[in-house]
Amino acid sequence: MRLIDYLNSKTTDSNLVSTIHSIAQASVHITFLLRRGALAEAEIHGEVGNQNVQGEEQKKLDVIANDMLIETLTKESHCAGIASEELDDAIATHPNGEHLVLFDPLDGSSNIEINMSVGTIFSILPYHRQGEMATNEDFLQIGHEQLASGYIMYGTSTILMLTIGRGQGVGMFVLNPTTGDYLLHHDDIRITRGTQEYAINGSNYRHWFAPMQKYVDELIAGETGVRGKNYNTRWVAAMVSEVNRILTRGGVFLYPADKRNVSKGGKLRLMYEANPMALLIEEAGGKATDTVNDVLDIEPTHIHQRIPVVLGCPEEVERVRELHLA
Ligand code: FBP
Repeated sequence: MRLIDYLNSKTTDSNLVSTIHSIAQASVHITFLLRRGALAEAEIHGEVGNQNVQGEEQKKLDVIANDMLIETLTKESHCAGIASEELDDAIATHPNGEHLVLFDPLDGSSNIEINMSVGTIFSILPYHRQGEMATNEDFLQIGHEQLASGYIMYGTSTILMLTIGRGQGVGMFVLNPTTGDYLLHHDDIRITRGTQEYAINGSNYRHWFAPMQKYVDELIAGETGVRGKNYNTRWVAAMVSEVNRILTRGGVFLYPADKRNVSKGGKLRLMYEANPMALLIEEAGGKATDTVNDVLDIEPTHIHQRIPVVLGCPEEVERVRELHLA
């Protein structure tokens, strides 16, 4: 089943179908560019020499992917505004559009030069001020308001993981590079309640606060400790890949705030990393928290707001919350 047919079977909102299809189309162009990879090294690898609003060095591919998404969505009449990790402020597009689109154009971009998987993460929110030009403030809606979210993972194959929320579940699509069509691989993805696999950047251990150190100590103690079972660890340094592993075989992903980044609220961004992933995870039966609150309940204060993120199998997320509330 093609993506467009799947969407039409799940919703009568043809405007939402059109906006999702535009994002998918942009990702096909990004795929073909990434596939050229080292062959086009001079053109697409390396840094631009600028810093984005986060103070991070912009990779050439961050900017190229960002421009491709903006170019495609600017032609999409249902899109009223665009916000991105690579843009200081939101761009107003079609004042009569119904949707606001947020994205991280190339998540895990530190993996590009080592040919590891990267991804595009997106979130679609409703626009309520038809006739007016959209502003940053229009995007400040809680995660539960998302009309749809997902990611495209540019790995051994290009896959799209998507939910339109409201209990409609999560579908996984694989790109047919010959036709440029996304085809349904499987629908109604569910993740396990428990797991023995966790993902955290362990090199930050000494910077973590005590509850997080205690949680990871318990996992490392394995069957000799209170958890009574052994755990394995994985870290790809690309949130898209970690979440894809969790949606495929379970697990828990953690990027806590620590003594270095707590003044900024954490590392990962609420609006175009945590919220879209939390909607996917919750639609698949998992949980997502900032260690205390549900991510999807957090009232945003800024489009580039950062929060601590813990998501995945409910048992692990609830143990982290328990230790942080103790
Ligand atoms: P960006 O690449 O979009 O800035 O995302 C942040 C990110 O790369 C996540 O995808 C990943 O989980 C994390 O940072 C990796 O952090 P670290 O460099 O500490 O391993």
